[in-house]
Amino acid sequence: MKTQVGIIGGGPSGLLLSQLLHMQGIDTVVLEKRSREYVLGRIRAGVLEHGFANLMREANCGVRMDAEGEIHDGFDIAYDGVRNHVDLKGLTGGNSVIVYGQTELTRDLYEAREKMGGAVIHHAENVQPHDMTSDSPYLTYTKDGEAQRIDCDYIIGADGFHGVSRKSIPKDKIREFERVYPFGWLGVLLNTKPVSPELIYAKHERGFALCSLRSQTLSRYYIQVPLSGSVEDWSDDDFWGELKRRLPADVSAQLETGPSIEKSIAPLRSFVAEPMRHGNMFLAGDAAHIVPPTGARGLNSAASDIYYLYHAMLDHYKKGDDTGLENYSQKALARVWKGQRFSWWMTTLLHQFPENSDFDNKLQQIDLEYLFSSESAMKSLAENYVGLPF
Ligand code: FAS
Ligand code: PHB
Repeated sequence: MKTQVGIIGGGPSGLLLSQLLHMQGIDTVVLEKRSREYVLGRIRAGVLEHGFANLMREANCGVRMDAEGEIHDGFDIAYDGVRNHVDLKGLTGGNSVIVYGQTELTRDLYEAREKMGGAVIHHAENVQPHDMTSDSPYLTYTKDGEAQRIDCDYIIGADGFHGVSRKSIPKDKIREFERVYPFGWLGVLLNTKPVSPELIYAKHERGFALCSLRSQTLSRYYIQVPLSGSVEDWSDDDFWGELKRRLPADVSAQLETGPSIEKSIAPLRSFVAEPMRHGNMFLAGDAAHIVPPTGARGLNSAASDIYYLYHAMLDHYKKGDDTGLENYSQKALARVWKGQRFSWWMTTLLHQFPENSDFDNKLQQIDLEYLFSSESAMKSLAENYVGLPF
């Protein structure tokens, strides 16, 4: 088989790029190792920047997002038992975020690919990129036990943190930066009315907590937990008891609990691989970078990678101009690192760090008090949360 752009990974990054390029007549094939149902079964991101939302609309995938997603003009940060509002719209001159689950937007992308007859191959096993530094790179994989090959002009590694693309780059050609946090997030999803119409991030001496949602009938809650435990250690009642202890009393009093329909622990890490290119293979999304979800940057960091790659491929195929491809890694990393900084800052601000000294904990408290005493500090928080320009 031959295609112009061979994409490894059928998550949001790979599907969105495939859809955008196909709409411009550029041929792509997506190789996804899992089934569509498995991919859609993952409960992940919930908050979309306006940049991501605009890309979804440009990809003809924004109708359900605009109909069912919720525009949020702000959120709260609670500490010392008090909620403090962050007026995103007021602080950014009118920008907001959309609350719309990654599961739903991935469903929209799959449906759009199907409608256009896009080539998305599931259960593609043993995917391997080859000859990435040549002018004729190719992909091999097995499907139903049959060995397959796809010759490409370019390969996109959109296969997430545990994918094969980044790991196929020779160690002396890639540099990795990483910080692993000494805790994780235990998240639950349940069919109840969310305790608050907007998100509440809570700092508490027992640990961080987050009240989020997917709709007005689907709630999403998280608490910081030690990495030593496992999700089996937490009954629903244990979870509710701990969440209530970490939230302001007025919020806990209104919390509607119920049986969780999903419960999982996500480890937290900051990670960046440089450069995001090896020959004619380009890395995008979680394949190249990971952030702790505290700043809701994870999926949104992938958006700018896809935006830059989309326009670079357009310039190559439509104008014969390779400037975008040459500049991709440097341009993508510039915004990725700003997202890393913000996610690290929000995580450091709101979580309990077992190894913190009294001085560290005092600084954390002062950082929060300074934040809510300074409009400049609040504007900085808000402009990062709604998404820095592409
Ligand atoms: P993805 O990992 O989503 O997709 C990669 C795809 O490649 C997967 O479908 C995988 O099956 C496939 N793949 C992997 N290896 C392959 C191979 N060898 N061959 C073929 N296919 C292969 N972000 C937020 O903003 N907020 C959150 O709350 C949040 N929570 C998260 C919780 C968890 C547990 C995880 C892991 C991530 C979370 N994220 C969150 C970040 C997440 O949303 C990612 O940013 C987003 O999934 C990135 O999308 P992709 O780059 O497409 O990577
Ligand atoms: C979520 O709803 O899953 C969510 C929202 C905001 C975050 C992280 C996760 O910062």
